[in-house]
Amino acid sequence: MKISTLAVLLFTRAPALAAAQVTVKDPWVRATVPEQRATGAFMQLTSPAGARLVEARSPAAKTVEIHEMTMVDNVMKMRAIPGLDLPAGKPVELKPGGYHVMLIDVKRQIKDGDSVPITLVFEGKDKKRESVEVKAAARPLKPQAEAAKKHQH
Ligand SMILES: [Cu+2]
Repeated sequence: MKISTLAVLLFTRAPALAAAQVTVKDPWVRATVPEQRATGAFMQLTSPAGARLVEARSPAAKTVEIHEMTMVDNVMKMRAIPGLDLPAGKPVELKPGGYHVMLIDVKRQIKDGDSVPITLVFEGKDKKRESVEVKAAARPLKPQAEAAKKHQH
């Protein structure tokens, strides 16, 4: 009887400990060209229990916001959102043309191959916050830009 009670306690405790634990897959940031002030970071987020991305920070940028892209009068526009809901067990993609973490007033050029630290703050269903630090790998702006650059040499 004692053993089964303990087993139940352990079993019920485990999900509470893992409440806001979010898996961050393949974080990357779009490399910038000189003088470019802002860029986007992308990744896949999965929360087993459900959580909300409420804040992002990075030493590489003065301001970091959570953005979404929406169609306004047939034009894609982006705007800051207060948070991004992660439904339980369902991967949420942050990708070009969709949700992204916006790095505003980047302190220096982010070059292809750079590693940019980003701290993501998640809020669990229990309102407890958890910070996850990821290193986003910088990738080139777009293949065309790379091709154009090579053409100059
Ligand atoms: Cu944006």
